[in-house]
Amino acid sequence: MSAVDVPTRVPVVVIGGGPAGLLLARLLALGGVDAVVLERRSRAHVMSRIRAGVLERGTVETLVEAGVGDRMDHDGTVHDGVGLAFGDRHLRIDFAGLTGRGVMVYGQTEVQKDLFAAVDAAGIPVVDCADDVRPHDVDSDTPYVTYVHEGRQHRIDCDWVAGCDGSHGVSRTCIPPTVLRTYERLYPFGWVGVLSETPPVDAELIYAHHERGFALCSMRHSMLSRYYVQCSVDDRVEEWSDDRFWDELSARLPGEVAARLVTGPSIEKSITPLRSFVAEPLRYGRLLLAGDAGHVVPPTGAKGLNLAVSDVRYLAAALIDAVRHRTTTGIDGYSDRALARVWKCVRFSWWLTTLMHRFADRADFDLRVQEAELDYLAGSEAAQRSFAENYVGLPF
Ligand code: FAS
Ligand code: PHB
Repeated sequence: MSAVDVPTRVPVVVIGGGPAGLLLARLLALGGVDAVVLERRSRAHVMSRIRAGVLERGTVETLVEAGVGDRMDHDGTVHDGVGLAFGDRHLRIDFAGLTGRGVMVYGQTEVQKDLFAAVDAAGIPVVDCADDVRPHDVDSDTPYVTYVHEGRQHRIDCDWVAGCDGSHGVSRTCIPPTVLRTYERLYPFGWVGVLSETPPVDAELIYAHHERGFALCSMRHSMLSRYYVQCSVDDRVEEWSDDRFWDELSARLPGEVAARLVTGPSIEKSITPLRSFVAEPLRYGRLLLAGDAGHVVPPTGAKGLNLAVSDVRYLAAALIDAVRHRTTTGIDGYSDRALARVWKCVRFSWWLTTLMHRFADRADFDLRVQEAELDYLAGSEAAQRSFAENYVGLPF
């Protein structure tokens, strides 16, 4: 979108064209509220990122309501369970039997593609390669946002600014340190992720606990697998050849699973650091944060993308009320409402990360406690139901 097509005034400026920003702009448009999306990167860069793979029911329902569910319904796969591997055991958590629900396996990259197609078709202005995006006067009733595009400075006046610019964005920096409270837990490890054009090792995901470290077997479709192994937080991706990756993955899986593993050249390989982070409040004046701009979870619980969607679902309704019906009840309650769900998902992601990963700096006591908790999970329907409720998704 060339900047000349961008209005100089809209009710809502959305900073960030990831899933949170695009979904918000789409839902606002469906609610009769105009917005402009300012994205720092190019489309190609945004589409090149390989991220989440598991969608909760609330996310699926929201994407369908946003009119971007057709490809997901056709190409996505519903999973009614997940495997937990530990020792030589392979425990299946039966989501459908325990909760009556499953999860949708459909890559974030595809969600992003569907959202771009919808906002473009609807004529929603998305400025790609928007440099130096800056919100101004967000603590007044007349906020505005400036940015540089193709070397020219631009300004958009608005009523509200939605900070959907991820964990390293500019929006959160607009909240004064005297107001902003942050909570963080850094984990002493990361994940090496590989995408390979090979058949998945199992029909469902497998989370593996092993004394060598955590591993995860996931997928995108029947000939595109996504695997992860826990690595040192200091590792560089160049240190992980394909051979090293496959050897380490195999070593961390139960023998009968490793025997089925089909390896092949990686078509994407990257290292993701793991951390838990929450910023409070998610609102400052006319600025509202949604998605990774407000919180980050370790990908262990597959919650990051899903939390972005639940934030956006609440925020879109609140902004439509504020712009169309001049009532700010939703806006006033947004931060508390979103954070209540965020913290439950932060807890689950922290719990599963702590349960499944090897902490090198901890004594074998912790390893025994992890093994005991997995053994308890294997024998307790109540524990499995609690796991399942959290994994398939708490209510939006
Ligand atoms: P995003 O970070 O996706 O999007 C923010 C957008 O804002 C980006 O496009 C960025 O370019 C743009 N932006 C940043 N600063 C800007 C500025 N100043 N001006 C304009 N635009 C700006 N979640 C899972 O559930 N499972 C996973 O396996 C998983 N893996 C991940 C791996 C990585 C490397 C990362 C970083 C995250 C991963 N996540 C995963 C979490 C991820 O899926 C996020 O939760 C999800 O992308 C959140 O979406 P957004 O909030 O839109 O943030
Ligand atoms: C993925 O498929 O990328 C994926 C799945 C589940 C997770 C994390 C990542 O917990």
